[in-house]
Amino acid sequence: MSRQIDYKAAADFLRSHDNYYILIHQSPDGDAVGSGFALCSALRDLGKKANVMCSDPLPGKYSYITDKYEPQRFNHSTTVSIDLADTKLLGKTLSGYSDYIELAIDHHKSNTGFAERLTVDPDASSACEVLYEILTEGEIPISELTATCIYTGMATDTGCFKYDCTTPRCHIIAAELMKEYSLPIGRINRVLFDIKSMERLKFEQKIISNMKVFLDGNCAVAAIMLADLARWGVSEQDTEGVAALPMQIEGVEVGITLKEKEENKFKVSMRSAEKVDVSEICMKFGGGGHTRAAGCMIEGDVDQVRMKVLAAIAPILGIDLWMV
Ligand SMILES: [Mn+2]
Repeated sequence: MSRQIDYKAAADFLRSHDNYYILIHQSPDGDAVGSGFALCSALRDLGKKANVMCSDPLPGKYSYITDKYEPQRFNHSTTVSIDLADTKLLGKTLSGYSDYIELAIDHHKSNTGFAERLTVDPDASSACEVLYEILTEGEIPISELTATCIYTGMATDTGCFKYDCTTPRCHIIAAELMKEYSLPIGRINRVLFDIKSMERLKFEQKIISNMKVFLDGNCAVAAIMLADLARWGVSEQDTEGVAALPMQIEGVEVGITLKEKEENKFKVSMRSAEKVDVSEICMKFGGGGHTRAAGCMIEGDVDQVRMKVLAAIAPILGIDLWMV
């Protein structure tokens, strides 16, 4: 039904269609925003009409990208997705497009193959990296805005070029972009990784104070309940990036963040240091992602969900769950 096409074929597809809706995942991160707007900007530079569509509001820190964007009016005819591993992640507002995606550009090895055509490279650091290859291979021009977007997604998904998914290729692409355009990378990276609002820092402080460590110190679990968000005056989008916090504790192999979505339903984010393939664990629960960063939804109360996750991780670490 769906078939993998190479970079060149994906570029040919992009050139030969028009009036695009570009779908990105809910709770958008820097790669979703970066790749969505990079594709949009490249298509518009080709004289095409294109809009980026997301179920959720876009986090304000990407305003150096989103401020340069105005939605266009046109009769939509082509639907593509980027950085989307599964149509479940489209969210309610966009779920109606699930069966009509003509091209999926992605880098998740857990991509469910929902689209008519797929350009999925699980070895790429980010959807932005895949898009860069498509654009250069297909000789589609890259403007300064497109380059800024691509750099943003690559920086985000590699944790500022420090995770294991950072390859020589990532550095070469980043270097090419820097050589060609005057990207303010110091400022971009400060916005992406360093600057936090006072509220956000206080929010992190609360998460950290509620964090617990399990499995002989190998797993740290942070739980964020809806009631906490309400009490702390924090919105859903303000929780982006909190999954990195449990990993900062010395000795932790797997960092787990449980975010209550509705009563007895949690979005579980997992991060791994070196030993555990968290995408495999998340796939067991119907989710997916990457070796070092993955997610899934699990039902139950917070204690049950935590137990389910720890029970799945313990054998991989060779720890007897019941002895801890
Ligand atoms: Mn990504």
